Amino acid sequence: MTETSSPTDARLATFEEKVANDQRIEPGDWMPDAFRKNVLRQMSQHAHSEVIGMQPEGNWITRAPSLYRKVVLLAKIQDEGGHGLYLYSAAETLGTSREEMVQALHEGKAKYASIFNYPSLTWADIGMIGWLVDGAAIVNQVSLQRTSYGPYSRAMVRICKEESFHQRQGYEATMKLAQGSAEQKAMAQDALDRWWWPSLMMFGPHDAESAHSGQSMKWKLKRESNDVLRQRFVDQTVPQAEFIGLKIPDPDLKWNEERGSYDFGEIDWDEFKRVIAGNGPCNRQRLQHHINARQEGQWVRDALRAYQRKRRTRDLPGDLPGNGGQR
Ligand code: BYC
Repeated sequence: MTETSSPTDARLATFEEKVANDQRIEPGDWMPDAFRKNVLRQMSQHAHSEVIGMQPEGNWITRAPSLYRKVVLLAKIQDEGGHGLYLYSAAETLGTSREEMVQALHEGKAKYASIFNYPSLTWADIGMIGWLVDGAAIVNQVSLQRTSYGPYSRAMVRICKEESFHQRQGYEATMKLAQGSAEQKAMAQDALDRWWWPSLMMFGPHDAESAHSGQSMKWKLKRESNDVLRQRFVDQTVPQAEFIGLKIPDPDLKWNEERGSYDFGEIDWDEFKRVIAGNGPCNRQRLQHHINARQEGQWVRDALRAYQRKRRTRDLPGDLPGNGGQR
């Protein structure tokens, strides 16, 4: 340390060295405030996406076409709720409570993925959410397994295992429709037409327009850019669509021999901006549903807190129900 350097310089140097050496930053480590804020922003947005993302699929639980499809859908939606919980817990290690994160969501200060503001109109949309939405999410999340914030990276490892199963079940459900009657195939094509472009928007703005990417890449919070991940998703999904005889709704889509990748058309960024500003087809409905569910569950949180208070003041036997009376 030089004579003029402060303790903060030394801690910053340690932080930067860890990032440079691909070591994870852990909750007890010193980190710049801007890093903490940025990780929290991304993780809380990610957690909210998992939970709000349960709504379009939840819309079809009672109308799933068979008991088998219903069981699979129920299990998948529960997984998404679980992903939200891992991510809220991981984000809480940054010093902000889940309560505060949810409050920010309800006040419109925190975002969630734009895709969940589109309606699920037919059963084919459920296949599309698994195939395309989980498919896009997993491309992004595989990359995030190597993010520099330890709890986020570890949450991603577990989430990716479940997401790959989700993607396959969505593709399989879509394949069944595509190989069914002409009406079923048309329903699958209609769903693909509606979900394709919003799925590409999930990766965020172009790199040149992305407000956070530059800094997030330097901190290795993001390991690959929005455009690189979007391209990977297109390259892996187009052959899957061809295999089941569905057509990607993009007249500009074509194989580029030189790049070894698909060229594709421009996203409607005005639509993207409208949706993330709160004016998509279902934004108000999604948020209101979450606010209502939170209010309806308030009595459970109150009861748990009352029980905990009681335990502190009177030495009640056992722990919370379901914990086998263990302390
Ligand atoms: N939607 O500087 P940028 C799932 C915002 S759920 C909304 O590039 P960043 C599933 C961005 O927040 C898993 N907002 O940002 C669940 C920023 O605004 P703020 C979903 C978006 O963070 C149920 C501004 O635009 N996956 O799998 O560097 C059923 C500028 O963007 C979006 C995740 O949540 C968007 N699509 O990069 C089925 C992934 N894109 O915050 C499936 C985690 C951008 O300054 N998140 N914005 O107000 C990420 O990886 C990154 O945050 C993003 C954006 C790549 C999305």
